[in-house]
Amino acid sequence: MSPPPPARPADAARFVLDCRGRALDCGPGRAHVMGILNVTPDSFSDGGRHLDPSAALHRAEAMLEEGAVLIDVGGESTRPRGKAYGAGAAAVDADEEKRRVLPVIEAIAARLPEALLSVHTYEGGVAEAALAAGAHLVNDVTGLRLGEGTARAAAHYGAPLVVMHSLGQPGEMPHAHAYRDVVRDVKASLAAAVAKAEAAGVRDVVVDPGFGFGKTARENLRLLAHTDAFLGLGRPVLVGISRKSTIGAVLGSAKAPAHVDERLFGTLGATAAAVLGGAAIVRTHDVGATAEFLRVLTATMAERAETEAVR
Ligand code: HH2
Repeated sequence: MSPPPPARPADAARFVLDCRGRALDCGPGRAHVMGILNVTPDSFSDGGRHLDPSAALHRAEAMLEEGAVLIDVGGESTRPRGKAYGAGAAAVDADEEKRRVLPVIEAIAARLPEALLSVHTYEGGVAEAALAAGAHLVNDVTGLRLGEGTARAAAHYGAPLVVMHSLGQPGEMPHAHAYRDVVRDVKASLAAAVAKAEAAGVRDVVVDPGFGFGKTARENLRLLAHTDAFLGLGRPVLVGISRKSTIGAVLGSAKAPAHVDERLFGTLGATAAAVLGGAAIVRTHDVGATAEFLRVLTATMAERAETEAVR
């Protein structure tokens, strides 16, 4: 039997994102697919494939057909330096990031107006230019730790902002961090990020515990097992677990993880855990499989919610 659906949030309106005039309902039982579109030469899973805007447009079109509602366009990889990923991603300056993402955002906004476009950046100037080019929301993997430019840009354009938990500099594996209680510590850090975003004028904030990003497999599993704790922040929860090393470690071992191409079913298991815990947006490389998986999962959750309602 599936666990009971997460409780209805106290402030339901906060769970309907206003994506610059387009509503995205992230309330109980909803689960939307965010397809990953890395316009980078060095992302760990799809690097180099979509640098050309027409290839990126093609990929975006395919992801929408497969069931993505959001497309997350990023011009800088967060791939950390380390055993699993080699030298790590090269740092990219804001001008290069703009050169990569703006033509892609412009092309998708013009040709695929049904897409909700997210720009994956922690640079205020990139966020601002991407929103001017037609993006609908901003995904900041530093959770405003390196500055509040993305929040100011999102506030100016009336766009939602995703604040993800991470430590250290993007692209660098943070030094092992001793969490006192990983769920409590990440939640406290996200609460601070939400407060910063709202102080900068952002109306809709989405929180993300940031799977990976220097956390151990055990820490990631602990976060996943307690996704409902993040729902307690009263904001929609986004998760990005797709093909990550924790999946590889569980399917294989920490020393011999399952290959990145062999992590789909494991990723879907983690996705189920997150969505049953209340996550409403799932960032993934495998859009078709995830969308079908979520259709069945959310249909089951709806059935359960209906029975609970009449009891
Ligand atoms: N994970 C990655 C990048 N961006 N954004 C959010 N909000 N949540 C995540 O978990 C997240 C993220 C890392 O994955 P990927 O995009 O595949 O790799 P790369 O950083 O190399 O582009």
